[in-house]
Amino acid sequence: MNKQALETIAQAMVTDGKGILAADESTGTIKKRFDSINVDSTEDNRRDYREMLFRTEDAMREHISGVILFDETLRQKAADGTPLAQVIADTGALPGIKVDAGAKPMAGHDGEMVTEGLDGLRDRLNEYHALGAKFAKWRAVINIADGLPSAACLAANTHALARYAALCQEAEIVPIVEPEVIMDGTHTVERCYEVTTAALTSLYEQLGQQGVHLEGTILKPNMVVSGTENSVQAGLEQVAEMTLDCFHKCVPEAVPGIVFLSGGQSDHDATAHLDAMNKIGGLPWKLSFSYGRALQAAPLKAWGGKAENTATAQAAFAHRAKMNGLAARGAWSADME
Ligand code: 5MM
Repeated sequence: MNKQALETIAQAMVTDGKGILAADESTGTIKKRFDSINVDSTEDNRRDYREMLFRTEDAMREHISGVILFDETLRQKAADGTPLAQVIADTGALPGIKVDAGAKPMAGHDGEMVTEGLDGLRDRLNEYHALGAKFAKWRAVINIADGLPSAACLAANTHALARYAALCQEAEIVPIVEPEVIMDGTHTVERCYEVTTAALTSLYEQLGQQGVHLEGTILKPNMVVSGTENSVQAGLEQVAEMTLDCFHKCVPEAVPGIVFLSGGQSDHDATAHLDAMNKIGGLPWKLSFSYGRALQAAPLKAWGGKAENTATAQAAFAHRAKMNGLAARGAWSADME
């Protein structure tokens, strides 16, 4: 393992005022996104849409440190023949790759999922490294419901995350570890805190057992929020304080950065929560974003599958990237929206 190389990449991923664009929607997920704007999910449309984002020059240069890609995108070329990974690298951002094979129903555990993809991962990582990937992502899905998550679900998912992370580091690829506690449900914010604490505690135990070099990793967690169907929703300050309290207890200081997922939060909430945490400050890790929907919902809608909307869609993406870049410094305010 080349620890120095891993640390250099991890630090670059959390450069001040920058965060990550999660553009790694799998084929099923991108189809859902395109369905919402009545656009066919063809290979060319996926390429055009993503190329449009990656060619939003100022936003990419100033606010995006890396882009998570799906396998198809890492192999795709822009309309002018330039590999999309090169288009990203030319802006100074790092290309990354989603390497999990998706969350599948967990045998014997109704309502729970376990993420697959370890078989053959070593070979795939070596290929991705040769294709220019500097970091990778693996997402575990943890549902909250009556009696869930089970200890078995947490153990299986965090064990897989740790084995994935060890394989990444062997291939000189920085692993983003993403144990996502899902927002859907009627649960309270306190229950989300408990489950997030249990997931992160288990994750760092497993990463330790597998000998993962924490300085060469990035954590991609959920924030501690109320279940979407609970009539009582925690406010901005409570979310910020409970999330930070949980991380101070669970996330070792050796971890260089925490980049949040947006998880279905509104664009405004995802930005406001990140900003509020950075305003509290006094943190041992960088705190930034790795948003999918909270960066892409606005440009996707503005684009609508029409080339003539490119400039408007790029402006929408640039705006969200700028707002989240400010939030990553604790320098955002609602009137900037
Ligand atoms: C962009 O979506 C990612 C891929 O999802 P699927 O494997 O389900 O297609 C997803 O992992 C994403 O990176 C995270 O959930 C963060 O995205 P959000 O939209 O929650 O910020």
